[in-house]
Amino acid sequence: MFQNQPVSFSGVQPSGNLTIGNYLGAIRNFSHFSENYKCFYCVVDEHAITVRQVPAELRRRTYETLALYMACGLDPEKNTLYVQSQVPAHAELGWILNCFTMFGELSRMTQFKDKSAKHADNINAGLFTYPVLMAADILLYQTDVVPVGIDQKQHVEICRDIATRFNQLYPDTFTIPEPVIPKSGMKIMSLAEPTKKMSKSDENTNAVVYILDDRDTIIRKFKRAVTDSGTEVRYAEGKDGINNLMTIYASFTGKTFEEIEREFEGKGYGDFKLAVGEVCADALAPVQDTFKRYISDKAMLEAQMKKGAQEASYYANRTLSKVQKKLGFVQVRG
Ligand code: AQP
Repeated sequence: MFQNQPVSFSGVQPSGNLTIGNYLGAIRNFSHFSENYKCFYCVVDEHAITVRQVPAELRRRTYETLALYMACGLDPEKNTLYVQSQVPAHAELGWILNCFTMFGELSRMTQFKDKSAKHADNINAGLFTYPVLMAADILLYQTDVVPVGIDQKQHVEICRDIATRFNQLYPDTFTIPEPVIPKSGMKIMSLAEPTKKMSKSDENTNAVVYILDDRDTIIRKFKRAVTDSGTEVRYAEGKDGINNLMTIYASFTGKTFEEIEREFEGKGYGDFKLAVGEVCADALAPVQDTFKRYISDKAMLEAQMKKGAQEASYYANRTLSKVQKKLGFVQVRG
């Protein structure tokens, strides 16, 4: 579709303030594709409403997520940055793909099981069919790679299954995408319960480091991070708290676990926690400075949204139209 240029697609839900999990597991890696891929990065607000949202907060976070994409180095001239609900083809293809997705396969999705346990009073159909809309997001752009954290791997796999099934019935419709998961930072865990993923919607704000937390808050949160009763900074089975801190330190510094173990030999957890807080705060400081500039310019962000939605719609509508034709929908021109 893009003169032999491969395509990268991914998205983040504006369902809370973005965390270092979203940053290390996903957004930081988006820019690796900017030079050699045609890139589409989306603020997936339609996914966010599978859980109840306060409208004013959803609106604010939608602007913030776009500004953060840009502050994390995604140049809107090299990447198509846009908001999902502003490109209606996502919802349209989502409906079509619902008819090519099996109830049984959706029932096996671990995110559905986790989120329905967390939101037992609102197990809506959208929460169940979330992976189908995500498949539509990806397939609309004939995507080759989807940079995501490991928690989203299962959703990319079901997307591949849906696309393969569709292609068997209607050959050469969709490109089959591959998930691209970072080696380091693929799953950042909660600072309070290190067996649980760090999530932006966690009610315990001390368990989560947000990209926009100030330096003192970041350092305080790491100082309070739950660790075991040992003292040695060593990566080992069952030491979930220290393993998580080592993963975060490794992701920000590029060091291996062996290098970290050597660096902190003879020092205790206290020194290490402080060091993790400092590298995290140092890495996020330039992102936060740039973010402040972008978020104060609403007109610029709206112009970017408009431009992104126009670009994305052009490509999305081409795939949608191809699908509709293959299915036998009547298309009248003009
Ligand atoms: N803790 C994490 N470690 C590594 N990667 C993560 N991602 C999320 N949390 C971590 C990656 O961030 C991208 C965007 O995620 P999302 O907004 O689509 O939804 P999510 O995976 O459900 O993220 P959250 O923060 O847990 O949101 P809520 O609390 O609303 O459910 C994805 O690529 C994801 O892998």
